[in-house]
Amino acid sequence: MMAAEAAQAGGFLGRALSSTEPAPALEIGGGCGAVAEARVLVINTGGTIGMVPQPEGLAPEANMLAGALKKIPILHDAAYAEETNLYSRLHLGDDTLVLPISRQNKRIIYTILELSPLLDSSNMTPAEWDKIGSLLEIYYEKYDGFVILHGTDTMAYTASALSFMCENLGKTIVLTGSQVPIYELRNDGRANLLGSLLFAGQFVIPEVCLYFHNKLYRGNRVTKVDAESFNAFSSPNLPSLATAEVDIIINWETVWRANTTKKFAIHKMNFDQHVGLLRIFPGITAEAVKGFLQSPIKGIVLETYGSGNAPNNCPALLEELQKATERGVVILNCTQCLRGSVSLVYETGKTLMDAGVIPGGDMTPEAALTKLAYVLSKPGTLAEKREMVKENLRGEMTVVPIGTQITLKDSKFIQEIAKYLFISCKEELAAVRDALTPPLACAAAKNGDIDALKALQNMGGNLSSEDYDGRTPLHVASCEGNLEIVKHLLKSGATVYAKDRFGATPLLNAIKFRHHDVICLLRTTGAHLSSQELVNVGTELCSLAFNGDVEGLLAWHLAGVDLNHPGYDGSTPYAMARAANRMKVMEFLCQLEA
Ligand code: ASN
Repeated sequence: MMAAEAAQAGGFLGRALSSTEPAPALEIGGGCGAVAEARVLVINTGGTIGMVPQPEGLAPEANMLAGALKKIPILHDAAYAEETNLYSRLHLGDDTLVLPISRQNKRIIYTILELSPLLDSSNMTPAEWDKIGSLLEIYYEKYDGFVILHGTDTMAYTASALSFMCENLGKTIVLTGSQVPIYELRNDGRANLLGSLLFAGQFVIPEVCLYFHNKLYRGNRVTKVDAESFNAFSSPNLPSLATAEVDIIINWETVWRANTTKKFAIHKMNFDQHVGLLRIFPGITAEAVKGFLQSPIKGIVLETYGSGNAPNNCPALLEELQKATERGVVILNCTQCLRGSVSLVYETGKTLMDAGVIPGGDMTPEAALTKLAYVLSKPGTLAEKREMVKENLRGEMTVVPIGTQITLKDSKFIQEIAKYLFISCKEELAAVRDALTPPLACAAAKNGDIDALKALQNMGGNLSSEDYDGRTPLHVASCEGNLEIVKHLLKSGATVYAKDRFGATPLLNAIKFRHHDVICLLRTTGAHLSSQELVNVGTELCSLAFNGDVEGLLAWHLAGVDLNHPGYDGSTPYAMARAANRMKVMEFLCQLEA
């Protein structure tokens, strides 16, 4: 089944999964004892990480990675797989491995899907971005997170493109690779793969990220800066999202969230290839610019000097730019500098804006190019597209807030507490805020107090943070059935995939309390039950049917669960309803079948 589905993504599948293998994460009975198991899909596209020496130089080798990783104890715990009957329990094939237990007490089970042919990333094109996007779409609900193995040369382009293509993303996607093949004695591939798996399997960081050399970056903020160092990437205008050193530290305030109640979708770009990068250089001629801007070009990223400057003493050149913008070519101004932003400090920068060139802020050229292609492939008028290019779509640029910013110093509540505790420095205040946000936000969600939630947000409190039981305000609001609060939390970036210490998601909470409208909203936002939550679903359904609980059954149905699941003894909910003479339940179940 998986092979067939992946084939829809464009015949890009290697040997990864056999056609008889079921979609594992939807299997009932996935959990094992007290250890939470997470499922990660690794999409191997190629790159140095899996290369071997060939007569002409390093090249990717197919059908080798999973077998080799199985021999590396930090990347595969064979004893656990055997003791827990992992392969037969979850119906897994040869390309699935399991990590040793993590410090967070999690087992990450990862399946490697190998693409065919594997590519040096220099050979990748937008067609491959669309194929990766298709696979993410097909397997999105079946895995907790995703790792994409990729060559480093064009990884920043793919990460940027995927960040735009993944609309309303709610799960962690991590691109990684290495500078030295994983098969060599000294290599960076093992650590990069391990770190990426730990992030994708254990944390909901709903972004397209790039993990390299102990750092997790926002994918559309990075650029490759070193061809020889293990520290190959830099995110010049945004600090890393997380670091994995002695401890894993996540900078939650920096994490970008979709802030939406819409479901995840991949926007297939059928990538608009009529975009390009034009780097200004001293002496560039108007003719060269004119040639570059000829039809069918629809959009270009103009790489300018410093803070967005180009010569303003060459009217012919400016005229070509102006004529192009008037013809409808979208021109985005980005700096050639590694760090910094396009601004209107200089007259030479202002002249470009007057010619219709759009300032691109502090976007990397990789992000700017893929953003242009994305926006140009969306429906809409030219004016709408020009506006969309200026918007911060996925955290790819820094937006300077208009008006006064609320700071911790403005927060009376935190200040009062700070006074009480005799603390004053910014770091200590932030620590107090972070410690207090989870219980306060959960209490506000319980009481339906939207103003309190807004106040916590204004203080910089993260409304997705978990309390000591791993419960988030969205869990609480879903139990309470307060639709307004649920909506507000989702629009503030709360994740529907948060699991509390018992493995329950907000969706399961809403089902338990039969809040049908909340269930529907969570489902619209992409919520689904995990394999752990489905372990005893058949027995639960039978019990509801036996007790004549139509409302309870409806809740499970709205959550997307098939009401024919048999209970522990093999009898179906319908049979149980008949045995207890529950006519309403029988009618309800028959209606669903009709
Ligand atoms: N040429 C390789 C690639 O991009 C470089 C690497 O992965 N380190 O596929």
